[in-house]
Parts: sequence; C-alpha cells; structure tokens
Amino acid sequence: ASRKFFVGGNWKMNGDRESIGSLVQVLNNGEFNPTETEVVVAPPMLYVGLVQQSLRPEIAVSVQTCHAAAKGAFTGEISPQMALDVGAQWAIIGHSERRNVFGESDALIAQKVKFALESGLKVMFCIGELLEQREAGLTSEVVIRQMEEVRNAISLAAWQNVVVAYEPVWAIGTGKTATPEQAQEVHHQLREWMAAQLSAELASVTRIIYGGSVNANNCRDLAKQEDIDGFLVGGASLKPDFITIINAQS
Ligand code: G2H
Repeated sequence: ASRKFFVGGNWKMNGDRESIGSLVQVLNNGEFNPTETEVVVAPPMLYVGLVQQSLRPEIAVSVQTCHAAAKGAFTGEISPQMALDVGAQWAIIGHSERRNVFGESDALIAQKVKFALESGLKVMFCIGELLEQREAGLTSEVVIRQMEEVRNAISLAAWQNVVVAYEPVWAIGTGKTATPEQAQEVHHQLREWMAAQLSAELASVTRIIYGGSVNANNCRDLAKQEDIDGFLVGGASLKPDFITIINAQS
C-alpha cells in the first residue's frame, strides 16, 4: 500500500523530568527513516512543551486529549489552540481510557475530533471494543458505531488529517495482543466501511494503526498485515524498544 507507516507513542501518565529527558535522548539518537515512517509521541500534558523543544524535528508531538473549545471555564482541560501554541501538531482523541475511565461518550469524542481538526491539529482517533462486546460478536458493530459518530461530525476533507487507531480494549496494557489475523480482520472491515461511507480514495489513503500491547517482539508480524499501517504504542513507547517498533516495517 502507498500509505506511510505511522507509529505513535502514548506515554499516558508516566515519567518525570529526568526519565523524560532520557527518553528524548533515546529518540534523538535512534535510527529510523523519516521518509518511510511518521513518528509522533504524546507526553503527559505538563511536559509537552519541554519535549517539543528538546526532541528532534523529525518526530512530532501530540497531546493525549483536548477539549472541544478554545478557552474558558473548563477547569483542568487544555484546548487545541494551547496544544498548537506549545508546538504540538497532533491530539489523541477517544482513547479507551478517556472513554472508560473518564466516561467520555461517543458524542463528546466526536465533538472533540471535530474541534481539534477545525483548530488545525491532526488527530489519532481511537476506537475499540470491550472484551464482553468481542465475546458477544459485537466487535464490528461497536467500532463502526464509533466511526459513524465522527463521520457525522466532520467533513470528508477533514479525514485527511485523521489516523484511525484500532485498540481492542481487552488488549490494552494487558500483555494480550490481538493476533495479526484478529487485528487485520477489523482493519479490513474498517477500510471497507470507509470505502462505502466516505470514499474509495479515503479508504485507500487513510492510515489505520493498531494499538494494544504492541512490543518489540510482536510488531513485525502485525506490520506485515495488509491493512495495518502502523501502531499506537503505550508501555513499550517508554523504552528503547520503541525504536525497534518504529522500524517494524523495514
Ligand atoms: C493502548 C496502548 C497505547 P499499551 O492503550 O495507546 O497502550 O501498548 O500499553 O497497551
């Protein structure tokens, strides 16, 4: 496929100035080909500006969430405008921890995706089913419903700034990865949905990345799948293993 491989590192709520400084060193010294792979890291909010200033320019910086308004009385939140102001180019929106720990609904997430895109951020939009939904055979229904909310909220043109991250919730931080075949099946269904509901062009160019316990050992087999265009990496993005994952396709 002609889609550029994409690897995101989601640091979640981890690190301090010292460990983040070391991690930036690892990233700055790591070998990869930026023309083949797009790399983005999402530090905890308080460190976004610091990381952006010390990180090599071939790696972009992301926030882990942002609110659907530019400013105002939203205690604890940050806006896409603030993210852009400190040098972030991306936002992760709809991560399962935002959905399931912080109670963000499909509708709120769609509003956040819309506002972030309109503000000029690019978006890693996360979707995925819970274990009981997979066991009940509802995986496609769940991920398609999550996609539909965003389709209804944003313009077709805006999709060019979206990367879709499929993260089965049962595989997140659990050490249980989806098998390459399980992930490929869902990625393929998502691409077919895009072809039918967006356009053939968007279906062929939009990156669909996989997340959920991706590590240096399982990344190569996953990367071989036709419809897996990269990864969103949590735990392993805090370690030198992240460099191996960035190079999973080469
Ligand atoms: C899924 C992933 C990154 P981990 O949440 O978004 O985390 O790789 O630790 O499962």
